[in-house]
Amino acid sequence: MPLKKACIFDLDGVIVDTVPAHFVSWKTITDELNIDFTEEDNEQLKGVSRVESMNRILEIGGVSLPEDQIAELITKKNDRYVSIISKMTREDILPGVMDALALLKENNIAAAIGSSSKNATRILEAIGLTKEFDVIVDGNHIKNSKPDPEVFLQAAEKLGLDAKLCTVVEDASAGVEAAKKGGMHCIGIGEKDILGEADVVIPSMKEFTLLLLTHS
Ligand code: B16
Ligand code: MG
Repeated sequence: MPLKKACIFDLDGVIVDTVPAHFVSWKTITDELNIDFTEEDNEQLKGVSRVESMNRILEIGGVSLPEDQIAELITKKNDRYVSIISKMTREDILPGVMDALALLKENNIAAAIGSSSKNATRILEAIGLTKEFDVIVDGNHIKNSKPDPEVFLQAAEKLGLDAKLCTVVEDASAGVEAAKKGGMHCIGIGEKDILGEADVVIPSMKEFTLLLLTHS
C-alpha cells in the first residue's frame, strides 16, 4: 500500500536526549577560551549546525580566532561528543518514542529523520533504531542547516510525498522555523514560550498521538 503521509522526526532532543552531551562537549571548548557559556546559550544552538554553533559561541564570548584554530576546536568538541554518544544504548531512547513509531507503522504512515547532525547515523546505530526509519536525512546530506527547510524538504522528496502531507516533530525553534518555511505541519516538543511557531506544542513524546498529525 502506498504511504499516505509522513512524520519527519528531528533526532537530537526528540528521539534521544543528546542536549546535555552537546553542552558538556562545548563547555570543554568554552572553558579553554574563558567564555561564559550557559545552558540558555546552549538552547540557542539546538538544531544549528556544528560550525554555526562554534561561530555563535565565539560571538557570545566576543572572541575572534584564526580559521585553523577554529577548525581544531570544532574537531576537539566533536571528539568529546562522539566519546559520549558512542556509549549510548536503547536505554537512551526518549520515553514515548517507541510507542509513536509503532503507531505510525500500524497506520501505514512513514517515519523519517531530519537532523542537522553529522553524527545522526552513529547515534541511530548506537540506540538500535536505524531500521525503524524509511528515510534518514542528516547534516551530511545538506548544504543549509536549520532554520533552512532543506533537511525536511529532502526527506519529503525521498519519501515521494508532498510537504503538505508531512508533519515535522521538533524540539528547537530553528527546527520549527525550518518546518514552517518548508510548508509542513509542525509538532513542537518542549515549551510553548520557545516553540510558539509550531502548530501544536506538547511537553514530550509521551503525549504524541496520530490526532496531532496533519489532516491534509
Ligand atoms: P553534530 P538535530 C542538531 O541535531 C543539534 O540539535 C545541534 O545542537 C547540533 O549542533 C547539530 O545537530 C549538529 O550536530 O555536531 O553532531 O553534527 O536536533 O537537528 O537532530
Ligand atoms: Mg533537536
